[in-house]
Amino acid sequence: MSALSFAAASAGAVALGWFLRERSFRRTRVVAPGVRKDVDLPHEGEFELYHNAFSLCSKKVRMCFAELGVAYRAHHVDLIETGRYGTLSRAFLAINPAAVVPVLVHRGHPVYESHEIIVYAAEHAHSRVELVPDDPVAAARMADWVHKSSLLGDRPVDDLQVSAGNCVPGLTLPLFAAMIGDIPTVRIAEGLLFHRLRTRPLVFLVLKAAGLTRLPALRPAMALVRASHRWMARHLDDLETELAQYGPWILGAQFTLADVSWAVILDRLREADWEASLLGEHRPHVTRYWNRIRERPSYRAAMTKYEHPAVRRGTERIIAKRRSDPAFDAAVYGSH
Ligand SMILES: N[C@@H](CCC(=O)N[C@@H](CS)C(=O)NCC(=O)O)C(=O)O
Repeated sequence: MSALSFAAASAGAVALGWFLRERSFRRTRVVAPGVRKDVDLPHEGEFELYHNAFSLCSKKVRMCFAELGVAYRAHHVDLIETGRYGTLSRAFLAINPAAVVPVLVHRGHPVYESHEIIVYAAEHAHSRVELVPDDPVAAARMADWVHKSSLLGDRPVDDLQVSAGNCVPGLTLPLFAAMIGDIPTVRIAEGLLFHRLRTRPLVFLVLKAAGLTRLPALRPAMALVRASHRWMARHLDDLETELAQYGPWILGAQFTLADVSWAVILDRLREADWEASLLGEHRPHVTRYWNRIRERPSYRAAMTKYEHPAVRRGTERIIAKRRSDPAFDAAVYGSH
């Protein structure tokens, strides 16, 4: 064996040893939604939230707490879009082996899945604000609207018709493409080694290679954007009808968890520059509703205050690209 091949074999053995050791510390698995009373995690505050500035589901929980007026200890966890896979760190996997945010920790017990967390928070936070109607029929209607806006399952894009939340990843593709260019490939590759859902880092690698410019050439990505747009439009039509009948909020006079859940979807349409195409004159009730949401102090506390520079840069790049490249604009944002 030559010295060179010996060195290569040794380096390979060290890398494999490192990977196997790391993997044993970074085991991921699915977790059941809701509270886990059997799990006790170290904590200092009654409520601790593991969240990310950009994450749709984290925004939902932050807005819920802001509406309730209840304080929590915040732990920011990076996603690859905001810099690195903080969700794959050993420390975070001890909080959530599923490697996703948000997680609420209440008196040491984790609560998983944002739509479960907001219901749990509304019930357990000591607040005089009622985000769930007393009337069981209204509460059931609220639950339907929360469901219709939740990010459901590990592959939400498979069920676009079920929820507007599931249409969000597809409509965020341009923003992902605009943001991921700043992230070193090696950091994305960490996801390929340890992520429970390897398709996600793979998609980011492809988007990084393509950039915004070549996004229109990625046929499966464009098909997803189109399908997500089509279904989002339908979900927004349903919201338009509901708001026209009730309003000013989804259930009428009371601002509820349904509004918390929809607020973050509309905020993502803003971030990914879909407002002109999906809101406006053709959905006047949703547009006015969105304006009312933005005037709430909870919107500022949960969204504006946490605006991440990487997201702002991404949105600005999309806007600039659409202006400077009509073919890109027509292919990605044109009539679907
Ligand atoms: N259904 C879950 C979705 C959790 C989820 O997918 N969170 C995203 C951010 S919104 C995440 O942590 N992604 C990190 C990754 O997949 O690497 C919920 O509603 O909490």
